[in-house]
Amino acid sequence: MLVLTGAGISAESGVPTFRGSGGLWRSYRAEDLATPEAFARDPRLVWEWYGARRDAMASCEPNAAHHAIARRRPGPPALRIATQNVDGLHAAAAGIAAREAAVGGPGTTEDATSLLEIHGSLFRTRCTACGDRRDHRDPIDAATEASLPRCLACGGLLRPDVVWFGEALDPDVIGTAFEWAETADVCLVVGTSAVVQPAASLATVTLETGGAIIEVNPEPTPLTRMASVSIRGTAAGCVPAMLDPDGGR
Ligand code: BV8
Ligand code: ZN
Repeated sequence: MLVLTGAGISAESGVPTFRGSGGLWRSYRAEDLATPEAFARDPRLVWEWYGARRDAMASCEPNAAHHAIARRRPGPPALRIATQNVDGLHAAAAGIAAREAAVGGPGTTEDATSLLEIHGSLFRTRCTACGDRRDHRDPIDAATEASLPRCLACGGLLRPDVVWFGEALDPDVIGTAFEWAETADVCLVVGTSAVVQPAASLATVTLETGGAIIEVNPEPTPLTRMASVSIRGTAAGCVPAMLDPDGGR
């Protein structure tokens, strides 16, 4: 099984979705701020937005859907996750599940091999000058351009290590995700409006290679008509019962 998730799986953790009501931030649209052009024009404003999103995550925990997926991941049969989200909640749930199972633990090969954050992470930066990539969880001081985060290696301006609109995804990451989609019997699609590409195509590749799509979303999406089952429900409300019918007893 490949689980493809979008912002909707984190809604019940209190993380605002992109296109839902209330929008993501003030009057800006994500497509206007999550772009290399916006960062080149006004890195301070873009960092203010990412810093605010990073701060907001401090009060957000993985919800029952993240936990059910993390617990079910080792299988058999193996379950893999390709998430569009940059909120780190799948990784957090994986760490908790590994500790619960008292095997491996953060950083085991299991953790590394079956969760792909295809659009990057809020909690990593990349240097615009030398490309240095590293975890970065400190609060961002976006008061002035001078206070923006700088590279420890070369002093270059750091950017969020996320994929912006108009930027290519990491070829290895999206290549692996499509391999997972091709070999999956089922693509469980949770909480995505399925408008962003190439992520949304992962589900159609599973269908085209003989698999099935199952969708969980309170609203219909472009994938609904291709789904064998499309459940009009929420992630935390539906996913646990789907992946763990006897509720872990
Ligand atoms: C690329 C990281 C090329 C940053 C993100 C015209 C047509 C088709 C495509 C395009 C086009 N014009 C441009 C494109 C390409 C563009 C694209 O797809 N645009 C869209 C808007 C049309 N794609 C790109 O630019 C990609 N790159 O194509 O590069 C290229 C190739 C080679 C060389 C150079 C360039 C890069 C896309 C990645 C953008 N980055 N995020 C950040 O987060 O700040 S995308 C962003 O949107 C997030 O990752 C988010 O996850 C993602 C998708 O949104 P969703 O996750 O689906 O969230 P949304 O709010 O939309 O929906 C929430 C859903 O949850 C709803 O359906 C709702 O009903 C549901 N829900 C609500 N509550 C719940 C729930 N479900 C369950 N339970 C609940 N409780
Ligand atoms: Zn650098």
